[in-house]
This record gives sequence, C-alpha cells and structure tokens, in this order.
Amino acid sequence: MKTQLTPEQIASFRENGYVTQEDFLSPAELEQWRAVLDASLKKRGNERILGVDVVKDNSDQYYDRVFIQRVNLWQDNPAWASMVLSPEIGQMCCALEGIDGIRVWHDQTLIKAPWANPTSWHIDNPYWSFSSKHSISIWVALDDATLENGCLFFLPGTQKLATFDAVGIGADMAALFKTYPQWSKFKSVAAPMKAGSCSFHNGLTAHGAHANMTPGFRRAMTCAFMPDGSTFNGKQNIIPRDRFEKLKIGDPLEDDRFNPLVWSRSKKPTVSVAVDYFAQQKAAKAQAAGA
Ligand SMILES: O=C(O)CCC(=O)C(=O)O
Ligand SMILES: [Fe+2]
Repeated sequence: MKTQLTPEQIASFRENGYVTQEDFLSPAELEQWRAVLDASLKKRGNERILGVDVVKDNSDQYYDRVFIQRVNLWQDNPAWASMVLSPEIGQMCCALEGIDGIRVWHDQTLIKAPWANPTSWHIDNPYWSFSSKHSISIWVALDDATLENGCLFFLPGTQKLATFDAVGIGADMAALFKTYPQWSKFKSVAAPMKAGSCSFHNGLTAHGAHANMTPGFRRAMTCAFMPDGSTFNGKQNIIPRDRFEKLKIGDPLEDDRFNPLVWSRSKKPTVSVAVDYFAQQKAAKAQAAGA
C-alpha cells in the first residue's frame, strides 16, 4: 500500500474535503483485495447489514439497483479485516483529519452492477450514529472507475458548510439541493480512478456518481471511520437492535468489539479484540446449530 501522503495532499483534503491517492494498492495487492472481497461476498449472501437487514432476491427497488451493498464484511472475514482495518489506513485518515485516533464505523462494498442507477448527491455523516466534523471514508477502486461506469464526483468545500441534516439516496439525483440550495451553483469535480487507486472524503463532503452506462462491473470498497471519542447521537443506522436499545444519547461509542480502534497516537489498536469476538460468536453459533 502506498500510505505516504504529501503535505500538498493533506492541504488539498482540508480545503476541498476529498483527495485521491493514485496506485494506493500494488498490482499484487489489488489482486488480493479482489479475491478476498469476492470470497467475502459469496460467504455473506443476501445479508446487507450484518444482523440488521437482508436484501430480497431479485429486488427491483431503486436503491438495490444503485449498488450491490454489503456492510461490515470485516466482521465475518478476518482476512478482510486485516486489510481494510490496517493501522496504516487509520493513520492516513488521522493525518488527513488532524486527529489523534480513529475507530471503524463500518466498511461496505459499493458495487455498481452493469447498467446500475446513479448515486444521488448526498453527505454521509448524517446517516451515522455519531455526528462529527472529522468523520472520513476511504473509497478504493477495485475496477477502473470511469466517467462511463460511475466514478465519484465531489462538490469541493461543502464539508465546511454542511450541517448534519440527512438526505436520502433516493431516485431524485438532486434532492440534496433542496436542503442546501446554495450548493446548486457549485461546480462538481469528477474523480476517475484506475483500479487500485483510492480517494478519501470527509463525512460532510457532498458526493455522488453517474449511472453505470456499461455492461461491466464497477467494484469499489469503502470504509467509514469515526474519530476516537465520538458519542451516540440517537440514530440506529447499522447498530443491531439489542445494542441500539441499550444506548443512550451521549454514550461514547468505544466498545472495542464493535468499533475497534484502528489507529491512535497514544493507544494500541484493538482490531484483534473485535476479530476474536466475531470469531467466537461464529463458533458458538456453529456449535449451537450442530448440537
Ligand atoms: O460509490 C458510490 O457511487 C458512492 C460512494 C459513497 O457514497 C461513499 O463512499 O460514501
Ligand atoms: Fe457516500
């Protein structure tokens, strides 16, 4: 992984709310990420958000035709966890955001199938169960992301202006501009990327993507990160019901089993705690099924 960021990249990220890193993965790493992702997807089946939501077979819902989306593959695949929750990625996120430590919120595949719908303009953080000006995502292109197959577009600088008002990713490409009418005059910037390159975007930067106008797949893998010290804001998002019902607004989201520390200036990462926990859960389930 090419994990070194230049001062210019960091300055550009803080100004624009996103930055790209070309050739983030070496050709061999790209092959490995693709292979592990494909295996994880096969294993996951139709469970979109582990423990929360299942996609129906042959769904023709608009959103299911935006992406093939599977959330938190790290929880059922240790090989995937060691790649996407690597301390190097956490450290890059901290350098970009100027923060001391970061936890995983969730990873997800965002695969545009052939002829997939566009991704409507949106900002990410308002969906999540914490509110922070320093949330950040990495988006790794596992196929070339082009103007034809649905590369990302950004509205530079919107991260400085956004509030935490939520906007759904629905069929109206421009719904975001009802909440932020002043942004409708902004100029968007496309971020085409070769397979193996990646981008980072702040959780309040407006972004979207074209439809996939090709018969091929546009595979991407993203992971959203939460600054260490973030607290629960009352939204369920991807939190399974049993945990959600126990949380109170203001509680720190620092359970190392679910939101492990990926990198910190002063503390040890806790990804292995989480990976062990999910492995134990799986073993207990298998034993119960066999008993
Ligand atoms: O891949 C896309 O089309 C959208 C990606 C996105 O919304 C994200 O990574 O937050
Ligand atoms: Fe997004």
